Amino acid sequence: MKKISVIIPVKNTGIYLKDCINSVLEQTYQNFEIIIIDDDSESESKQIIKCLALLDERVKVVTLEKQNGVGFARNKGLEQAVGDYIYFLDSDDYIREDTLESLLRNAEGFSMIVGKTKITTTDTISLQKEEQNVQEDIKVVESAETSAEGETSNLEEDITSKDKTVLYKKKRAKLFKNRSVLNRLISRDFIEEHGLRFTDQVKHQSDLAFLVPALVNLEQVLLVKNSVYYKRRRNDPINNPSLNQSESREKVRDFLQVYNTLRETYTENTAAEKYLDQQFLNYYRKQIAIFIKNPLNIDEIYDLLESGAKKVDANLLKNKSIILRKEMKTLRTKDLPKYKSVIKFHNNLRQIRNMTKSKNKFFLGLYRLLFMKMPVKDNVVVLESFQGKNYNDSPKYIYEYMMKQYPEYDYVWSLNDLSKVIPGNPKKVKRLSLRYYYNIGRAKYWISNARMPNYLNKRQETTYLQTWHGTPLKKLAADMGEVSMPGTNTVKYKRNFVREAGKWDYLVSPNNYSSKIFKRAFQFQNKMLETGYPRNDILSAPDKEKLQKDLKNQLNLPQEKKVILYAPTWRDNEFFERGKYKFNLQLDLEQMRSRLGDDYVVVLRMHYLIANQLDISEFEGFAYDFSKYDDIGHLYLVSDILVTDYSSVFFDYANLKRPILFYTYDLDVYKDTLRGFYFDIENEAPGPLLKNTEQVIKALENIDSLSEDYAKRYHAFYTKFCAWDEGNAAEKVVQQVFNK
Ligand code: C2G
Repeated sequence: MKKISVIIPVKNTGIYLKDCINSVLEQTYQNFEIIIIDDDSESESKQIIKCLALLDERVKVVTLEKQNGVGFARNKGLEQAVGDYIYFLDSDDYIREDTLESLLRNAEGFSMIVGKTKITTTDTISLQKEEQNVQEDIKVVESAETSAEGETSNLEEDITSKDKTVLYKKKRAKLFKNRSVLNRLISRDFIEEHGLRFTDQVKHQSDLAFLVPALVNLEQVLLVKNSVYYKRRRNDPINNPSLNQSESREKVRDFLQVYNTLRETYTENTAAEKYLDQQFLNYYRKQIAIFIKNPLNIDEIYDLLESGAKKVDANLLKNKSIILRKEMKTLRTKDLPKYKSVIKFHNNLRQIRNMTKSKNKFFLGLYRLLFMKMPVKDNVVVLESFQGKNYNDSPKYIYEYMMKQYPEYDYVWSLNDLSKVIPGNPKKVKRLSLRYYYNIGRAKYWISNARMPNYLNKRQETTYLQTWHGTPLKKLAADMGEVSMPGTNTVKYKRNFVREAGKWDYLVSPNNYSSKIFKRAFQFQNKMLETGYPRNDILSAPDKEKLQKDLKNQLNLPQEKKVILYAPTWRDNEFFERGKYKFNLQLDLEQMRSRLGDDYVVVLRMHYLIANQLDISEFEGFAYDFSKYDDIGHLYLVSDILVTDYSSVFFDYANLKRPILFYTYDLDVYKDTLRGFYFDIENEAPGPLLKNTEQVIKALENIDSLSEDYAKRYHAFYTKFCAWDEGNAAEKVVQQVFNK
């Protein structure tokens, strides 16, 4: 019975390793050895490796004293292997239970058999659940990976056997397009006969050194379509990136280095040359072309790139696009300034071509090619709150302070609805309109409380003040586990976030706790303004009581009744579409009215991302919907008690030292599955956690004694989170950003 050596290099992937090893131990084919090469992992992963090694005597561990990279580790594995076949598996991936068996069943007469790779996205797996996720992904994945579809000559599909197999002879290079040794069963005799080894000179692309001589010495390769390898798309590109998630500059450099070395080694072999050149051109088109969009990057790789381009067989260029041909031709002439100008010209061409695709792309093109290049206007300040939805939050309070103190600036508000009334007569521009792009492109100052569009490059002269919009309770950006919002995925979301935060010159922090979280979760490295929140200045206003009365009148709330404000947050996984979330009111208003209606009214305030309208028409005079009202600060002021859940509103509301109740009917799901919290809500919340309307009503009926019970906790909470809000945060922020 043939033995398979499964070689698994490990570098700090402890959390995934159990899934990986178990998937091998549970194979239907059991004659294997597992060789783990620990590439100097941190202690947590080392511990997990140790435990797994105790599980089964077929698990062997080789520990490297210093990190040497995946190529070196796999070579070490090859040295130890005694099996008839070698199978490379990565420690964050796993295989289906019949993968080894189905490959081996077809191995007779082949030195290499290849399976299929499917991408999975889930962080921690239950294999069965994973299978469902994967199904949805198959289409995308199959087009991205080595696939036999569409090819007819030189291969036969054998659909009569138990396995779906395709034989590749002349076109076998197709099965090497992914430049990866994963999910290949390879005869060890073949490996040793041809001295196949990985290069240990680079971190990425070390597989190529192994694959090229393999390709050259193979006459045929069999694809077994039902031998499945699950490749995990890791979700922490910021703190624990996979190799593929490394910085482009490292990846590009390594690719060019490996290509150049191999291309110099295999000068007399047409199959190797052709394969390598095709890889070079593909890589250039898909990765390098993007990397060098920033002209500074060209200098960094120019020598390697030029040396590579010179090696490419000119015949291969014949049927390539005119753009690629021109760039290669210029590279081969060794004229750097000319190459740079060709790249610039091509980038502009692409941009112009892109501009024809939609109105927004047209405006964006003008922004990049024209407005950003016009002189910056030193006195223009563009402001935006919640992506143009509102006139509120810290941008409003900074603006109202500035327009009085510094009328010499030109203020531009970016809004979705231009009919919004804003004091002081600022310019109003519709968000994402031509006027918006023009003003954004020329303004010296941007002030926003949320992310701006990711595609909006910021010119160097512009100062971007990000106020953010709340003390974090729910995990943010790089600290999040899995992102379950529509229209994005975890990796994209985290990357875009960190990219956006890289544009912020200043970030307002409401308290010391937030400063620490913002630095890590946003990877923020510029100037933190530890001033407290401008939006909370109003909560320390000296004429607060009068303000409360006036606002109650303005909002048509009965003066004689106390006000309960219910302000919950949104749920990532309950949505209609991107940016439009659902909310299901779980408060029994009927009950509340009958038990509390003599003394109280309820103000309902949904989060700005909630798209559905509440129907509370039958509770007129008792329940009021202020979801569309801009300034929640006004609602804080008119209310006597706050009911909320996992929204950051309670950090602000505590400034008023009024009672807070937490209606956390879905705490377990929200905390553990959806987001994860920074804050120990069970032990630190300045009020009780309640599960149903009955508990909410009881708490309201006993609010005085409850407040006494929570007085100590409330005080500790206030000291920790509200200490910086002294009523003059707008002034402090403006002093620092505008040097006033
Ligand atoms: N908000 C509101 N009405 C609500 C909930 C929130 O007006 N019913 C406003 C408050 O100003 C709050 C802000 O929106 O502080 C952010 O709301 P959160 O519920 O905390 O949720 P989110 O928008 O996800 O921001 O660091 C903060 C986090 O990013 C949370």
